[in-house]
Amino acid sequence: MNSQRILLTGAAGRLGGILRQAFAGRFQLLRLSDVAPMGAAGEGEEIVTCDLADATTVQVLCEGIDAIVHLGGIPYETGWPELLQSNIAGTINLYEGARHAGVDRVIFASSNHASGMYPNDTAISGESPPRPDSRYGLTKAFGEDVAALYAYKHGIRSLCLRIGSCLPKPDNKRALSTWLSHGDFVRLVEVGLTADYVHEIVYGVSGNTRSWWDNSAAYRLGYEPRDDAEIYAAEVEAIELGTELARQYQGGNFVPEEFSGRKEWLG
Ligand code: NAI
Ligand code: 15L
Repeated sequence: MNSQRILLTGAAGRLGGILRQAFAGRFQLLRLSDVAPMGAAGEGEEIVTCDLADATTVQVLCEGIDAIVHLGGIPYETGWPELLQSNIAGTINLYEGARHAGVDRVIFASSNHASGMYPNDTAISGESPPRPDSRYGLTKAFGEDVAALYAYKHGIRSLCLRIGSCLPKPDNKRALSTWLSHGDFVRLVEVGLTADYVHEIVYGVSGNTRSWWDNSAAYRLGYEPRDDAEIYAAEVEAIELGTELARQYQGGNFVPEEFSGRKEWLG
Protein backbone atom coordinates (compact mmCIF):
# COMPACT_ATOMS: atom_id res chain seq x y z
CA MET A 1 0.00 0.00 0.00
CA ASN A 2 1.15 3.52 -0.83
CA SER A 3 2.01 5.50 2.31
CA GLN A 4 0.72 8.82 0.93
CA ARG A 5 -2.20 10.45 2.71
CA ILE A 6 -4.40 11.91 0.00
CA LEU A 7 -7.12 14.57 0.15
CA LEU A 8 -9.61 14.53 -2.71
CA THR A 9 -11.87 17.60 -3.02
CA GLY A 10 -14.96 17.41 -5.20
CA ALA A 11 -15.20 13.76 -4.19
CA ALA A 12 -18.98 13.60 -4.75
CA GLY A 13 -18.64 14.76 -8.35
CA ARG A 14 -18.18 12.97 -11.68
CA LEU A 15 -14.38 12.95 -11.71
CA GLY A 16 -14.21 12.52 -7.94
CA GLY A 17 -16.19 9.30 -8.26
CA ILE A 18 -13.75 7.96 -10.85
CA LEU A 19 -10.76 8.61 -8.59
CA ARG A 20 -12.50 7.32 -5.48
CA GLN A 21 -13.11 4.02 -7.20
CA ALA A 22 -9.63 3.83 -8.73
CA PHE A 23 -7.88 4.74 -5.46
CA ALA A 24 -9.92 2.51 -3.11
CA GLY A 25 -7.65 0.62 -0.72
CA ARG A 26 -4.45 1.88 -2.35
CA PHE A 27 -3.38 4.65 0.03
CA GLN A 28 -2.74 4.92 3.72
CA LEU A 29 -5.52 7.51 3.83
CA LEU A 30 -8.00 8.77 1.27
CA ARG A 31 -9.80 11.77 2.75
CA LEU A 32 -12.86 12.59 0.65
CA SER A 33 -14.39 16.03 0.80
CA ASP A 34 -17.32 17.85 -0.79
CA VAL A 35 -20.38 19.92 0.12
CA ALA A 36 -22.58 17.24 -1.45
CA PRO A 37 -23.27 13.82 0.12
CA MET A 38 -20.52 11.22 -0.38
CA GLY A 39 -22.10 8.11 1.15
CA ALA A 40 -20.41 5.96 3.75
CA ALA A 41 -16.63 5.77 4.17
CA GLY A 42 -14.99 2.64 2.81
CA GLU A 43 -11.82 1.07 4.18
CA GLY A 44 -9.00 3.61 4.36
CA GLU A 45 -11.43 6.45 3.59
CA GLU A 46 -12.42 9.45 5.67
CA ILE A 47 -15.43 11.56 4.73
CA VAL A 48 -15.34 15.28 5.54
CA THR A 49 -18.22 17.51 4.46
CA CYS A 50 -16.74 20.95 3.86
CA ASP A 51 -17.47 24.11 1.90
CA LEU A 52 -14.25 25.19 0.18
CA ALA A 53 -15.31 28.82 0.66
CA ASP A 54 -14.89 28.43 4.44
CA ALA A 55 -11.18 29.08 5.09
CA THR A 56 -11.18 27.85 8.69
CA THR A 57 -12.75 24.49 7.85
CA VAL A 58 -10.49 24.03 4.84
CA GLN A 59 -7.43 24.56 7.04
CA VAL A 60 -8.53 21.67 9.28
CA LEU A 61 -9.38 19.61 6.19
CA CYS A 62 -5.76 19.77 4.99
CA GLU A 63 -4.15 18.67 8.26
CA GLY A 64 -2.14 15.45 8.12
CA ILE A 65 -2.23 15.29 4.30
CA ASP A 66 0.68 14.68 1.89
CA ALA A 67 -1.00 15.29 -1.47
CA ILE A 68 -4.21 16.98 -2.57
CA VAL A 69 -6.19 16.32 -5.73
CA HIS A 70 -8.29 19.47 -5.99
CA LEU A 71 -11.35 18.78 -8.11
CA GLY A 72 -13.89 20.69 -6.02
CA GLY A 73 -15.56 23.70 -7.59
CA ILE A 74 -18.14 24.76 -10.16
CA PRO A 75 -17.38 23.10 -13.51
CA TYR A 76 -19.49 25.31 -15.80
CA GLU A 77 -20.17 28.94 -16.69
CA THR A 78 -22.25 30.87 -14.19
CA GLY A 79 -22.34 34.20 -12.34
CA TRP A 80 -19.46 35.75 -10.42
CA PRO A 81 -20.96 35.36 -6.93
CA GLU A 82 -20.96 31.55 -7.15
CA LEU A 83 -17.62 31.35 -8.97
CA LEU A 84 -15.97 33.73 -6.52
CA GLN A 85 -16.99 31.51 -3.63
CA SER A 86 -16.31 28.02 -4.94
CA ASN A 87 -13.53 28.52 -7.49
CA ILE A 88 -11.64 31.65 -6.46
CA ALA A 89 -11.96 31.68 -2.66
CA GLY A 90 -12.10 27.87 -2.69
CA THR A 91 -8.76 27.52 -4.48
CA ILE A 92 -7.08 30.21 -2.35
CA ASN A 93 -8.35 28.53 0.83
CA LEU A 94 -7.20 25.14 -0.37
CA TYR A 95 -3.64 26.29 -1.12
CA GLU A 96 -3.48 28.30 2.10
CA GLY A 97 -4.63 25.22 4.01
CA ALA A 98 -1.98 23.17 2.19
CA ARG A 99 0.71 25.67 3.20
CA HIS A 100 -0.31 25.58 6.87
CA ALA A 101 -0.40 21.79 6.86
CA GLY A 102 2.95 21.35 5.10
CA VAL A 103 1.37 19.48 2.16
CA ASP A 104 3.95 18.27 -0.39
CA ARG A 105 1.90 18.65 -3.59
CA VAL A 106 -1.39 19.72 -5.12
CA ILE A 107 -2.87 18.48 -8.37
CA PHE A 108 -5.26 21.19 -9.53
CA ALA A 109 -8.14 20.46 -11.92
CA SER A 110 -7.83 23.37 -14.33
CA SER A 111 -9.72 23.29 -17.61
CA ASN A 112 -9.26 23.67 -21.34
CA HIS A 113 -11.57 26.69 -20.90
CA ALA A 114 -8.58 28.57 -19.44
CA SER A 115 -7.39 28.62 -23.06
CA GLY A 116 -10.66 28.21 -24.95
CA MET A 117 -10.38 31.35 -27.11
CA TYR A 118 -7.55 29.85 -29.20
CA PRO A 119 -8.56 28.65 -32.67
CA ASN A 120 -8.68 24.91 -33.26
CA ASP A 121 -5.93 25.16 -35.83
CA THR A 122 -3.48 26.74 -33.37
CA ALA A 123 -1.34 24.19 -31.57
CA ILE A 124 -0.82 25.30 -27.98
CA SER A 125 0.81 23.82 -24.90
CA GLY A 126 0.56 24.37 -21.15
CA GLU A 127 3.15 27.11 -21.62
CA SER A 128 0.84 29.09 -23.90
CA PRO A 129 -0.64 32.08 -22.12
CA PRO A 130 -4.21 31.60 -20.93
CA ARG A 131 -6.99 32.86 -23.19
CA PRO A 132 -10.09 32.17 -21.08
CA ASP A 133 -13.41 31.75 -22.86
CA SER A 134 -15.65 32.44 -19.85
CA ARG A 135 -15.71 33.60 -16.25
CA TYR A 136 -15.38 29.90 -15.40
CA GLY A 137 -12.26 29.60 -17.59
CA LEU A 138 -10.82 32.69 -15.95
CA THR A 139 -11.21 31.11 -12.50
CA LYS A 140 -9.13 28.20 -13.80
CA ALA A 141 -6.42 30.50 -15.20
CA PHE A 142 -6.42 32.22 -11.80
CA GLY A 143 -6.04 28.85 -10.09
CA GLU A 144 -2.99 28.10 -12.24
CA ASP A 145 -1.41 31.33 -10.97
CA VAL A 146 -2.33 30.50 -7.38
CA ALA A 147 -0.55 27.19 -7.98
CA ALA A 148 2.54 29.07 -9.22
CA LEU A 149 2.57 31.35 -6.17
CA TYR A 150 2.44 28.46 -3.74
CA ALA A 151 4.97 26.41 -5.72
CA TYR A 152 7.66 29.03 -6.12
CA LYS A 153 7.05 30.99 -2.93
CA HIS A 154 5.97 28.26 -0.51
CA GLY A 155 7.47 25.03 -1.89
CA ILE A 156 4.25 23.19 -2.75
CA ARG A 157 4.64 21.13 -5.91
CA SER A 158 1.75 22.03 -8.22
CA LEU A 159 0.54 20.20 -11.29
CA CYS A 160 -2.30 21.95 -13.14
CA LEU A 161 -4.33 19.75 -15.47
CA ARG A 162 -6.15 21.69 -18.20
CA ILE A 163 -8.70 18.92 -18.54
CA GLY A 164 -10.40 18.52 -21.91
CA SER A 165 -13.63 16.46 -21.91
CA CYS A 166 -13.47 13.61 -19.41
CA LEU A 167 -16.20 11.26 -20.53
CA PRO A 168 -16.75 7.51 -20.91
CA LYS A 169 -16.38 8.12 -24.65
CA PRO A 170 -16.36 11.13 -27.03
CA ASP A 171 -19.85 12.43 -27.73
CA ASN A 172 -19.25 14.78 -30.69
CA LYS A 173 -16.66 15.89 -33.23
CA ARG A 174 -15.00 18.38 -30.84
CA ALA A 175 -14.42 15.62 -28.30
CA LEU A 176 -12.35 13.71 -30.89
CA SER A 177 -9.75 16.39 -30.04
CA THR A 178 -10.53 17.07 -26.36
CA TRP A 179 -11.43 13.63 -24.97
CA LEU A 180 -9.80 12.37 -21.79
CA SER A 181 -10.75 8.77 -21.08
CA HIS A 182 -11.44 7.78 -17.51
CA GLY A 183 -8.42 5.45 -17.53
CA ASP A 184 -6.07 8.15 -18.82
CA PHE A 185 -7.46 10.58 -16.26
CA VAL A 186 -6.50 8.19 -13.46
CA ARG A 187 -3.07 7.61 -15.06
CA LEU A 188 -2.41 11.35 -15.29
CA VAL A 189 -3.36 11.94 -11.65
CA GLU A 190 -1.09 9.04 -10.65
CA VAL A 191 1.77 10.82 -12.46
CA GLY A 192 0.90 13.95 -10.49
CA LEU A 193 1.14 12.01 -7.23
CA THR A 194 4.60 10.62 -7.93
CA ALA A 195 6.52 12.71 -10.50
CA ASP A 196 9.20 15.27 -9.76
CA TYR A 197 8.06 18.79 -10.69
CA VAL A 198 7.73 22.27 -9.24
CA HIS A 199 4.93 23.98 -11.18
CA GLU A 200 3.64 22.56 -14.45
CA ILE A 201 0.59 23.13 -16.58
CA VAL A 202 -0.32 20.18 -18.79
CA TYR A 203 -3.41 19.14 -20.71
CA GLY A 204 -5.72 16.48 -19.40
CA VAL A 205 -6.23 14.76 -22.72
CA SER A 206 -5.87 11.23 -24.06
CA GLY A 207 -3.46 10.40 -26.88
CA ASN A 208 -5.95 11.67 -29.45
CA THR A 209 -4.87 11.73 -33.08
CA ARG A 210 -6.72 15.06 -33.45
CA SER A 211 -5.56 16.69 -30.19
CA TRP A 212 -4.94 20.44 -30.42
CA TRP A 213 -2.49 20.36 -27.54
CA ASP A 214 1.24 19.73 -27.37
CA ASN A 215 1.37 17.69 -24.19
CA SER A 216 5.08 16.91 -24.21
CA ALA A 217 5.46 18.33 -20.68
CA ALA A 218 3.05 15.66 -19.41
CA TYR A 219 4.93 12.95 -21.33
CA ARG A 220 8.21 14.17 -19.83
CA LEU A 221 6.73 13.66 -16.37
CA GLY A 222 5.84 10.08 -17.28
CA TYR A 223 2.25 10.30 -18.57
CA GLU A 224 1.56 7.54 -21.07
CA PRO A 225 -2.02 7.77 -22.36
CA ARG A 226 -3.46 4.50 -23.63
CA ASP A 227 -6.57 5.82 -25.35
CA ASP A 228 -7.22 7.68 -28.60
CA ALA A 229 -10.65 9.16 -29.41
CA GLU A 230 -10.11 8.32 -33.07
CA ILE A 231 -11.59 4.84 -32.65
CA TYR A 232 -14.96 6.59 -32.14
CA ALA A 233 -14.60 8.88 -35.16
CA ALA A 234 -17.10 7.10 -37.38
CA GLU A 235 -19.67 7.20 -34.57
CA VAL A 236 -19.46 10.90 -33.65
CA GLU A 237 -17.77 12.84 -36.46
CA ALA A 238 -21.10 14.01 -37.87
CA ILE A 239 -22.19 15.43 -34.52
CA GLU A 240 -21.04 19.04 -34.79
CA LEU A 241 -21.51 21.94 -32.38
CA GLY A 242 -24.29 24.37 -33.29
CA THR A 243 -22.49 27.64 -34.09
CA GLU A 244 -19.48 28.58 -36.20
CA LEU A 245 -17.65 30.11 -33.21
CA ALA A 246 -18.16 26.96 -31.19
CA ARG A 247 -16.85 24.83 -34.06
CA GLN A 248 -13.79 27.01 -34.74
CA TYR A 249 -12.45 27.73 -31.26
CA GLN A 250 -11.12 25.33 -28.68
CA GLY A 251 -13.62 26.15 -25.94
CA GLY A 252 -16.53 24.96 -28.09
CA ASN A 253 -19.92 26.05 -26.76
CA PHE A 254 -18.36 28.29 -24.10
CA VAL A 255 -17.04 30.62 -26.83
CA PRO A 256 -20.30 31.97 -28.33
CA GLU A 257 -21.99 32.29 -24.95
CA GLU A 258 -22.25 36.09 -24.27
CA PHE A 259 -19.73 36.74 -27.08
CA SER A 260 -19.60 40.44 -28.01
CA GLY A 261 -16.04 40.60 -29.36
CA ARG A 262 -14.42 40.85 -32.79
CA LYS A 263 -13.88 37.58 -34.50
CA GLU A 264 -10.92 38.98 -36.46
CA TRP A 265 -9.02 39.50 -33.20
CA LEU A 266 -9.18 35.82 -32.33
CA GLY A 267 -6.89 34.58 -35.08
P1 NAI B 1 -18.72 17.94 -10.69
O1 NAI B 1 -19.61 19.13 -10.62
O2 NAI B 1 -19.31 16.63 -10.97
O3 NAI B 1 -17.86 17.85 -9.34
C1 NAI B 1 -17.41 19.01 -8.67
C2 NAI B 1 -17.72 18.83 -7.20
O4 NAI B 1 -17.29 19.99 -6.50
C3 NAI B 1 -19.23 18.66 -6.90
O5 NAI B 1 -19.46 17.44 -6.24
C4 NAI B 1 -19.57 19.85 -6.02
O6 NAI B 1 -20.49 19.56 -4.98
C5 NAI B 1 -18.20 20.25 -5.46
N1 NAI B 1 -18.17 21.65 -5.08
C6 NAI B 1 -18.58 22.73 -5.78
N2 NAI B 1 -18.46 23.84 -5.05
C7 NAI B 1 -17.95 23.46 -3.85
C8 NAI B 1 -17.61 24.15 -2.66
N3 NAI B 1 -17.78 25.48 -2.55
N4 NAI B 1 -17.13 23.44 -1.63
C9 NAI B 1 -16.95 22.10 -1.72
N5 NAI B 1 -17.28 21.37 -2.81
C10 NAI B 1 -17.77 22.06 -3.86
O7 NAI B 1 -17.56 18.29 -11.76
P2 NAI B 1 -16.53 17.30 -12.42
O8 NAI B 1 -16.90 17.11 -13.83
O9 NAI B 1 -16.30 16.11 -11.56
O10 NAI B 1 -15.22 18.21 -12.43
C11 NAI B 1 -14.25 18.14 -11.40
C12 NAI B 1 -13.24 19.26 -11.62
O11 NAI B 1 -12.60 19.08 -12.88
C13 NAI B 1 -13.86 20.65 -11.64
O12 NAI B 1 -13.02 21.54 -10.96
C14 NAI B 1 -13.94 20.99 -13.11
O13 NAI B 1 -13.88 22.38 -13.33
C15 NAI B 1 -12.74 20.26 -13.67
N6 NAI B 1 -12.91 19.87 -15.07
C16 NAI B 1 -13.75 18.84 -15.41
C17 NAI B 1 -13.90 18.48 -16.74
C18 NAI B 1 -14.73 17.32 -17.17
O14 NAI B 1 -14.64 16.93 -18.34
N7 NAI B 1 -15.56 16.74 -16.30
C19 NAI B 1 -13.19 19.21 -17.81
C20 NAI B 1 -12.35 20.27 -17.32
C21 NAI B 1 -12.21 20.57 -16.00
C1 15L C 1 -15.11 21.66 -18.65
O1 15L C 1 -14.31 22.40 -18.08
C2 15L C 1 -16.38 21.23 -18.01
O2 15L C 1 -16.25 21.09 -16.62
C3 15L C 1 -16.94 19.96 -18.61
O3 15L C 1 -18.28 19.79 -18.16
C4 15L C 1 -16.90 20.03 -20.14
O4 15L C 1 -17.67 21.11 -20.60
C5 15L C 1 -15.46 20.22 -20.57
O5 15L C 1 -14.87 21.34 -19.96
C6 15L C 1 -15.33 20.36 -22.10
O6 15L C 1 -14.77 21.36 -22.56
O7 15L C 1 -15.78 19.46 -22.81
